[in-house]
Amino acid sequence: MNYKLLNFQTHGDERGTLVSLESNKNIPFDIKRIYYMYDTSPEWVRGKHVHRKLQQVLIAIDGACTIVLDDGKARHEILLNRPDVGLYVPAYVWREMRDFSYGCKLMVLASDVYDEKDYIRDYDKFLEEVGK
Ligand code: T46
Repeated sequence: MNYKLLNFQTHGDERGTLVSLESNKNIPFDIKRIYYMYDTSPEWVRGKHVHRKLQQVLIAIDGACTIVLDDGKARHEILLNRPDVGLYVPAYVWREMRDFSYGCKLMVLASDVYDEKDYIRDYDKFLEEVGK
């Protein structure tokens, strides 16, 4: 499965740490949208869908959560718990976000604007499309 963990360069000194994210440099696409989620909690699962075109990088900028990725052949669980690590998720990979720690802030950089038509929210339909 061609997801990637991206280790971002940090700029740290006694004042703290800074991470810079740039399109087509340490983020492998043009960033067209940024969104984030907070006030999550461990009992909720988010995601449960696939994107037909969208590429994204997910960063737990505070706290931790587990990302489950499934390309129809294999399933991987990735723990995100560092603000200097991003998870690149390509198109046609089913994703679920779960086990949010209280206070987790998950930021997502996306390669395109929001478009509900890009989503497949039914797992069997996803398998049908990737099988084509
Ligand atoms: C994804 C995972 C990682 C908008 O109006 N604009 C937006 O840009 C987004 C992302 C969502 N919304 C609305 C649509 C829904 O009414 O916000 C509501 C919650 O969205 P959703 O249930 O799709 O959220 P998640 O956390 O299940 O999934 C999100 C992204 O939608 C999705 O692209 O890959 O995070």
